[in-house]
Amino acid sequence: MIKLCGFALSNYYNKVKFVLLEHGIPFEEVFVIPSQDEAVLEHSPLGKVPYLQTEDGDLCESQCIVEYLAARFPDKAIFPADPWEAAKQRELITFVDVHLELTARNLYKEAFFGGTVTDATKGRVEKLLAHHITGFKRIAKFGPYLGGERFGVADAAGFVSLPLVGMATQTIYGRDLLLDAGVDWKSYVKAISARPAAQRITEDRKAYVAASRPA
Ligand SMILES: N[C@@H](CCC(=O)N[C@@H](CS)C(=O)NCC(=O)O)C(=O)O
Repeated sequence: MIKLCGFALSNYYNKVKFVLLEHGIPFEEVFVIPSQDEAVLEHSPLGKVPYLQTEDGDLCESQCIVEYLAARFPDKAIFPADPWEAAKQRELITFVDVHLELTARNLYKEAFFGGTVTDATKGRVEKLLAHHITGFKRIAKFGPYLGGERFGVADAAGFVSLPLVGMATQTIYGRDLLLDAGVDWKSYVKAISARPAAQRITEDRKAYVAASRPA
């Protein structure tokens, strides 16, 4: 059986878990924390999660994993059959994962982990995010799903990552750059939360956070 390695607080782990749950693909969860220890590096070359363990070997990078699942389980229709619609889902995923989340990730050290980020980084990220959010708004439909009226694989990415962008920018700049730009990620997340897969992701994340709190 496919093993999904990572932990319930990781947005990229949850993106893959969402896809697996949404499509009823059997999998086992293996608890792994990102690390530069050889024990993790031998499976995931940058020590990041998620990674997948399959009968063929290990695979990292959430989008590569999603693409692998789509190719391995064609009957699950993870991407739309129409090549254009499928490409538009991939475009949205790239915007969420790369242009929004990866940019906002530069702020997480201070926003979420008690560290500090330089003013230069804050300034650079603010400009870049404003630019990327403006671009994202041109293609994301929120109808209520990112691609329009139908739920799509891009929503697995949107559900797990848009809140992080909103919360990190709120903490660092005192204003949520997504909400400020008119991207109502809170209503979006609420709409996606109707799905059992989303509910499971949220429950598992909350359980992980509760269990990690010092007694
Ligand atoms: N591009 C990677 C990003 C994965 C990633 O950044 N995972 C975080 C946890 S959410 C991690 O492992 N961070 C540890 C590190 O960067 O060393 C993917 O899509 O899987």
